[in-house]
Amino acid sequence: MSRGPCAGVGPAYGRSMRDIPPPPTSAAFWRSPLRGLRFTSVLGLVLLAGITVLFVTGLLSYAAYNPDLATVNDKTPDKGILGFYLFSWPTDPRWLYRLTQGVHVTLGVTLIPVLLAKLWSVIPKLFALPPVRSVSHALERLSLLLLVGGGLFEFVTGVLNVQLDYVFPGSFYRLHFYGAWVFFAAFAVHTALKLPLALRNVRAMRHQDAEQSDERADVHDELVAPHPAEPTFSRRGAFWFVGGGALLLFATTVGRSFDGPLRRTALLAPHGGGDPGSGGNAFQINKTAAYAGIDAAETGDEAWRLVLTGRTGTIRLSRAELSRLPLHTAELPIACVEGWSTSDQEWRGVRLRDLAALVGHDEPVDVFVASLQRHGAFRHAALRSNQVADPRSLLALYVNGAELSPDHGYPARIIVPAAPGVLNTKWVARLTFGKL
Ligand SMILES: Nc1nc2c(c(=O)[nH]1)N[C@H]1C(S)=C(S)[C@@H](COP(=O)(O)O)O[C@H]1N2
Ligand SMILES: [Mo]
Repeated sequence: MSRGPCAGVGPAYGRSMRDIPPPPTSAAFWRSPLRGLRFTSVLGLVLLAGITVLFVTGLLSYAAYNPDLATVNDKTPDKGILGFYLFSWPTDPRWLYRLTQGVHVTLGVTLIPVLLAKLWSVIPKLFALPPVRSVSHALERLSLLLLVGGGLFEFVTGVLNVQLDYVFPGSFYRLHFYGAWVFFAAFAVHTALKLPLALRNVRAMRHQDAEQSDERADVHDELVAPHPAEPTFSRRGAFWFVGGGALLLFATTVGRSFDGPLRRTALLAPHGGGDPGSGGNAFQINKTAAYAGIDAAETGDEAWRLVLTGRTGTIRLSRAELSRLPLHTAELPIACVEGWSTSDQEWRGVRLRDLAALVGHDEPVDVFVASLQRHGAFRHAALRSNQVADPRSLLALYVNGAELSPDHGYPARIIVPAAPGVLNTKWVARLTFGKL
């Protein structure tokens, strides 16, 4: 009997070679009995539907900024053909952005458990050896890198933005925009390659459930563990677990789109800077006057003048003069890119198109809006002529029967139907009408 260097070690410790845990590169390392093409296929189909909606509502959110108004709105000047579909964002229905962006953010948060479960379900493939088997395998892995990396990147930047209030100063917009295109390109390739398989698996699963036959009859399934551990819960239980997590996130997020007690259920929502208090101004505040560095001295009746510029020159109006112009009322919500929104508030002020007419523009015209704020990305904005022309687009002086509060933009703010909140500039100082 020959004795090799290791001979006897196993038996001496009462273990055989088979007890040494396999490395993650071996299929045997992955032992969850839940993994399998069918589990992955169901999650994949949910993500296919969900991520498609995220992509479409994301593109709409981009369009809603009117980024082709290069003056100030365009945060992606290198967008090139990626801006191919841009159109003038409509003003109807007035809750349009409230809906599209509410869906974008709430659905994105809700899908997090599904995304994580899907990644978990295919993780053995990440470690599989050899890393590259052929040219087509190399391309497939590269597309998966873009898919997984892009997906995680979009979800992480999105969540950081809605929860932590722009941790990447000024660049979130760009990162999330270009990231979306990379992610979605990889997602489209992946869908084209895997959709037929996923559909086949789900159909087979339904068939099998109907026949009450053995759940683990999967054959030719590279995701199934070759040496599965004892199940601790069923595949159905796992779906309930993932679905329950998604439901919990949904329930703690969706309230951000509503006022009153429902907003308080939105644990996962930005809570705004200021206390809205009571009365007409008692609704969500994004940036407070203090945060924006607005000094009460510059908003007082003595100091503040609205500077209007157009074809016929420049005029200055005090707040008293403004409030003697024809005032109009519009019921409009505020809908922020962060996904929160308010229900309709009753705004009262001067129509933007009337102000345009005062400086010589009777035809529809764009406007550049500047606020008293000296720093910050949202201190100015541009609006399209269709937005200026809408009779509900106001330079508001009052809200819900009260003077605007300092935090909601006193002495005057913009409010435009269906536009993202960021275009509703507060503490307005100058309006410059003309082609932008
Ligand atoms: N000057 C100025 N206007 C601004 C902002 C700002 O930071 N500065 N924030 C914008 C954003 S992002 C939103 S969502 C709305 C919020 O309005 P509210 O605080 O009155 O609810 O104001 C917009 N107007
Ligand atoms: Mo916003």
